[in-house]
Amino acid sequence: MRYDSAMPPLVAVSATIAPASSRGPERTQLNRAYLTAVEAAGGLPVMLPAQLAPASLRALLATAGALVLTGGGDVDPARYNERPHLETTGVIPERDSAEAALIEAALDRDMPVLAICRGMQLLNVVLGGSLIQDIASTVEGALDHRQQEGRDAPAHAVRVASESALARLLGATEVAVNSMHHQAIKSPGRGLRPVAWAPDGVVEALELDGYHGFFAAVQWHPEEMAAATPHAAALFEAVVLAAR
Ligand SMILES: [Mn+2]
Repeated sequence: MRYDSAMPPLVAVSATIAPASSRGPERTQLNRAYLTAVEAAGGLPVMLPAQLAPASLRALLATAGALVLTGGGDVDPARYNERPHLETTGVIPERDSAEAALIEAALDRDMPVLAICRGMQLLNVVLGGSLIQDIASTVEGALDHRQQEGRDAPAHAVRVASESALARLLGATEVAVNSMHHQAIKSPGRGLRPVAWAPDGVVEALELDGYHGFFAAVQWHPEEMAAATPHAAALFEAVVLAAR
């Protein structure tokens, strides 16, 4: 596809499935903050509903210059050969499958990828890694990674490896981030390497060795902080720049 040079780069943003309930039929759902953050960074967000067939998703993805994988419920633990923990919640296998197809297609093409929270966790699992199913009941001395404060409020510090691409991008080796997760990376998938940690040792970011495209995967939610926090906006600016 050829773009007018004035046209902002298209950035595919994965959306989730809101199941049918007493409040209405099944719907496609996406937090507005992702759209706002991509737009503010100069990108044109395109929502990719998880209900589309994998072939449709791949066709839509091919029109975009980058992929943003969003947060949400837990990845089906069957994908990493575990039985569900009592606290594992919000599993939607159809969404896992749709986003797994997106991840495989994007990585195959060295497409720029920004993976956020569940997005990082699913990407890890797709590459053969596993997850801690519940931090609070599994990691001794863990911080509370489910903050009670507003979604844009920093909840804990993150130490970023000084030699990492992420540290260069964020412009710091320590940042304060929000935290809205109860699962975390256990074993990293193929080529993935932890590059940031919370004070309790929980992995907060991954890099992908040998990847030829832009790649950032973070456990926090930069979309919620981007309006007021330069290090969060920097992630969206970088993925949009790479999408051009
Ligand atoms: Mn956290």
